Amino acid sequence: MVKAVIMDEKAIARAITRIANEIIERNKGVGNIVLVGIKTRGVPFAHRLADKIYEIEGENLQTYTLDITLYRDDLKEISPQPTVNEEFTGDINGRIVVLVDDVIYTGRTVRAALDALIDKGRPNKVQLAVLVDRGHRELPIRPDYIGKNVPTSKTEIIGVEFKEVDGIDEVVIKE
Ligand code: 3GP
Ligand code: 5GP
Ligand code: MG
Repeated sequence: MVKAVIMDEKAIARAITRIANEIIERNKGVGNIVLVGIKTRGVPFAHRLADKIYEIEGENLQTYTLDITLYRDDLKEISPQPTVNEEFTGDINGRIVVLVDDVIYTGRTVRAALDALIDKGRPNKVQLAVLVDRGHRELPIRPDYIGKNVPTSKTEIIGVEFKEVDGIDEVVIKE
């Protein structure tokens, strides 16, 4: 059941514009940056950041995809050990990698993503961008770029919908 819309299309667009600018500002340009979207909805989010950065800076960033298996019984039960599903092929040696996901919760998905990245090379830096931080971290992982902080109870679920996947841009809170 949807309890509230917490970001509409305009709010999502503004968050993407702000995060794109923050990425550019923090890294003093985007020359060495690659974006890595975590499936599923981290991927359209990463592409939108790339489009926005192109609009602002005129530079086309490489955007890769990482597929993490969560081994969940259902939506609310995440197993302690998400793992990476497929070989990650991007060359990240010496690059600034911005990991991109729709929601961060326990942080275990990002930990698995970091494992996969570090296996593939030695990035100069890794940063993390999320559209929603819903709290409840179980690891010392903190996003560098956040669309919106949404304190949740553990029984609530953040629904993230992107036009590319769902036909609408919306972030809702459900139970
Ligand atoms: P995403 O792959 O597009 O990010 O994990 C499968 C989908 O279920 C995810 O979509 C995520 O948005 C959604 N989801 C909703 N609530 C939860 C949750 O509590 N845990 C996980 N792992 N995924 C959730
Ligand atoms: P974590 O590993 O940090 O617990 O969970 C992060 C992953 O699970 C992200 O890929 C994210 O999409 C998904 N996730 C966890 N909680 C939610 C939620 O409330 N809503 C959505 N949409 N995804 C969630
Ligand atoms: Mg996700």
